Amino acid sequence: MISEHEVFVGFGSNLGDRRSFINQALQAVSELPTTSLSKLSSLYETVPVGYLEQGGFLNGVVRIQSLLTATDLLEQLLAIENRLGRVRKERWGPRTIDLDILFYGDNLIDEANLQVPHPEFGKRLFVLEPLCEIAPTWSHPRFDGTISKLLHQYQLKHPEEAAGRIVAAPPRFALNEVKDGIFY
Ligand code: A4P
Ligand code: MG
Repeated sequence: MISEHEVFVGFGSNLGDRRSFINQALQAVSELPTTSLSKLSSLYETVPVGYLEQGGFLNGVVRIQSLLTATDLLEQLLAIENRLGRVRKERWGPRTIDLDILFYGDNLIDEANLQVPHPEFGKRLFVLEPLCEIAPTWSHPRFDGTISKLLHQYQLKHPEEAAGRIVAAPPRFALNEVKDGIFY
């Protein structure tokens, strides 16, 4: 039997009309074959991490259900990024939209062009916060404890780091795609 995968995708934008890029990206993800959005976080205004000389980000996390393989999903997400005008210059540099596969069910993937869980996942407050909003009790064999615990540990370790500020409720448009009818 082919089974659906529960996948978490992190998204971020810090160029142009950020909210519009995020809406367009989520709409495109919801239209992928055999894929639907099942839960969306709020949008968080966050300060840039890594490469600091760039504008602030809007970040969030979406949970999707999909029959696509991880490799096919990555290919589709990269195509969406390209369609929305993403130009890659410096690593961690400004982008119209970034779509990262954070988790693909319980899987551990370590291929040249795809590592899941996303390698930077536990070091990114801009990912942990929205993820905790939609999946506080989620856990993955790679990590010790739930997302809520990981976020708490991160905050204890980095008390100086400003929390993201929620600037918008989850976009509602694509949620008519939800299959189980639970959310929003
Ligand atoms: N790749 C490998 N694994 C994955 C995965 N799990 N999901 C490969 C998606 N892609 C994955 O990615 C380069 C290549 O990574 C892809 O072609 C794919 O084959 P990229 O999107 O061009 O590079 P990137 O986004 O600059 O790098 P990366 O490692 O995804 O960086 P992050 O962690 O996404 O950091 N500050 C704030 N506040 N908010 C942000 O969203 N984002 C970044 C980028 C830096 N600072 C930020 C934010
Ligand atoms: Mg990326």
